[in-house]
Amino acid sequence: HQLYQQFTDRKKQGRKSFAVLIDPDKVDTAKTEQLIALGTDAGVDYFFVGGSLVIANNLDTCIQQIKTGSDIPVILFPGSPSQLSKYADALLYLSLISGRNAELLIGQHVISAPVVRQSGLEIMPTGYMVIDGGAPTTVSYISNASPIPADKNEIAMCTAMAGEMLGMKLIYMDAGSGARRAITETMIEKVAQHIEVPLIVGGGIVAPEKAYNNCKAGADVIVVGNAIEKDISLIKEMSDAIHSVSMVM
Ligand code: 1GP
Repeated sequence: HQLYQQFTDRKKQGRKSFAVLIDPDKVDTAKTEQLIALGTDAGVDYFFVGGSLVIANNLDTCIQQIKTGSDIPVILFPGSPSQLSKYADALLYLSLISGRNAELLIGQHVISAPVVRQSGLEIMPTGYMVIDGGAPTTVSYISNASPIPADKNEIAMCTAMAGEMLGMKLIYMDAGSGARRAITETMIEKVAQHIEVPLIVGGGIVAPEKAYNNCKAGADVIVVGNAIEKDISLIKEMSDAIHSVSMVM
């Protein structure tokens, strides 16, 4: 449980982490190379790799490339059980606790359990909460489940608490990739105050200042994908903003 230990240690120390999301469908070798170089320079803590749809089958090669070119841990963020790669370091084992689609709560886990176990990956049980991002995102459409309304802070709080009490080791609040509106700091704060496990926040974060404010509100890991795809130079600013926050618990 090396990586999970790192998550909890950092949380105890009040240190914030920056994860860059790489969608293997949206990068080629050259782009990945660039992400590795800039990511290493900027002090990126993790690469999350995955997407709601995997169209091209280049997950393994993408991850192998990252592993060859850097020491930054690669954590799978799978949109479906087929997105497994033994080359990654760990797997966010997601259960969509914000939805009421039994398949994404437990059904697909049952089907893929032997393969997941066999992968040898570090498994991180994650309560995955999709929050309404102002317009349907790929994840909200594909999941066939309603996201939590953006202003229902209590629902988010109770969902996260339930996830933690069910034994989930991480809570991931996601407005969905490319969300029009990122999750509010009020909601992040409400959730963070009521759980002890590390809190991952992503979806629609485009400004370093928003990443900073999310950390102040209690997020432990900030995930950015889209904004960096559009402007790769944002990596450094995002990283600096996130790492400038230090909170003693
Ligand atoms: C999506 O949380 C991630 O699942 C990141 O979202 O691509 O909008 O940064 P963005």
